[in-house]
Amino acid sequence: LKVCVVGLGYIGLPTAIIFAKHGVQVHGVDVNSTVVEALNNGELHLEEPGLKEALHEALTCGRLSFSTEPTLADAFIISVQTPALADHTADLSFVKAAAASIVPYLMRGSLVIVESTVPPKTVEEVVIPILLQSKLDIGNELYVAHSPERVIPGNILVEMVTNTRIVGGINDRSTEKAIELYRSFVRANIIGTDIRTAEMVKLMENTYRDINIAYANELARIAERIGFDIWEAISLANTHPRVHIQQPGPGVGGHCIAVDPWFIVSSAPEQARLIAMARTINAETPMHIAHRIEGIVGEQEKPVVTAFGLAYKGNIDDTRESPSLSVIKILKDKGFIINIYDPHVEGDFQNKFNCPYDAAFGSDCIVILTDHEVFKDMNYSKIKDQMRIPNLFDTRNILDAAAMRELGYRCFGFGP
Ligand code: SAJ
Repeated sequence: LKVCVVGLGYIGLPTAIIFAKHGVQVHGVDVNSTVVEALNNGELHLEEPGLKEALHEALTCGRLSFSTEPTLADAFIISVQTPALADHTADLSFVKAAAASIVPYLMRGSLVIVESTVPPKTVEEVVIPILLQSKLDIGNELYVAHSPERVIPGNILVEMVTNTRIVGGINDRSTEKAIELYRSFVRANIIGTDIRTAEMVKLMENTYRDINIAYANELARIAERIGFDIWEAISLANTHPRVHIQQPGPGVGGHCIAVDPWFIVSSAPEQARLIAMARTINAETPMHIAHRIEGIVGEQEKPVVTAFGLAYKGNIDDTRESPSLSVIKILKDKGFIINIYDPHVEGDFQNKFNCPYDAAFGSDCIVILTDHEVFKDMNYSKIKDQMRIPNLFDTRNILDAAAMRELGYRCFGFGP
């Protein structure tokens, strides 16, 4: 059995590695030759717990290869990004290019699985017309399915194996073929359905989370208005057996939850009213956080703010759609000086420091934007000594405000 995985990002790469680990011959493809070269040398271009070790293991066992071109294979998995365009519709150019790239390698009996998150009907109306260039009869000679990836960044290698998998085929034979393939490593249920349902299930899951977080963010604003402890209130509400409210924060980032709900909205704009409202609430949250910071340091002539966290959530290196970037941009546009500290994120960012004390030097306010574990155990007394004015705004509620006040900080959060 040979599988060709097209797109070696946060999903494609772990998928390729896990297939190889479970005895499948795998060829990984990416258009970025720097990424391909690095992977062939055992180096990663992204951070994910356990992935480096898993890559080395797979390379050593000889079942995994990488290049910029597909090869002949029994199954092809498309796992490329589907970002949103400015008008919130999906940019399907990567999916189209990936589908076109495998056409010359398709044979009678090949299976093509789209794992990328796509708006409803994309596989039927966009991918299949491209695959038809192979002249193969779809459903009889060429099997096609959609199987959305549902793993959470930070725990990908575990969830890929233990999460229930949804597989939607263009016909029953395609569904069966795809289920059979995933059985090689999935240790949970694999449930078959049709393609359009599979596409919608994925979007509905991420939208559910977006709406729930928007609810938490709205409650945080209500707490600011009325004056109560939002964190305690949510935790108490969640003791109810049928209530699970998410946590407020500086906004919703990442390439999925901040993007996918729009795919539903653009497919049915008149019907998707709650979904659009929730997305708007979350998208406006960085602006609210920036206003709050302005209120805290507004008196200062040339305010210096230290942002702890660039990644869109804790303990990962991914900054895509990160609310931190939005907050920083809004404040910079207002003339603030922003110092940044994020030990997980590499790359070129203006005023990014390698140590928290340098980032805090001369600062009028520290704002915690990402819930990285390392931010919980830093020497906040030493950090305070570097600051001009010891304001601390913890948007993620990761620090003990009472302990911070004892150190001499003026503490801010949501609510009173
Ligand atoms: N966030 C909050 N409050 C919360 C939870 C999250 O503000 O209570 C924020 C995070 O800080 C982050 C954003 O939401 O900025 C998204 O983070 P996340 O952990 O909710 O989700 P992702 O984007 O890392 O992964 C999601 C997952 N989807 C669901 O849980 C329904 C994952 O299972 C999907 O595979 C992934 O999207 C994807 O690729 O679609």
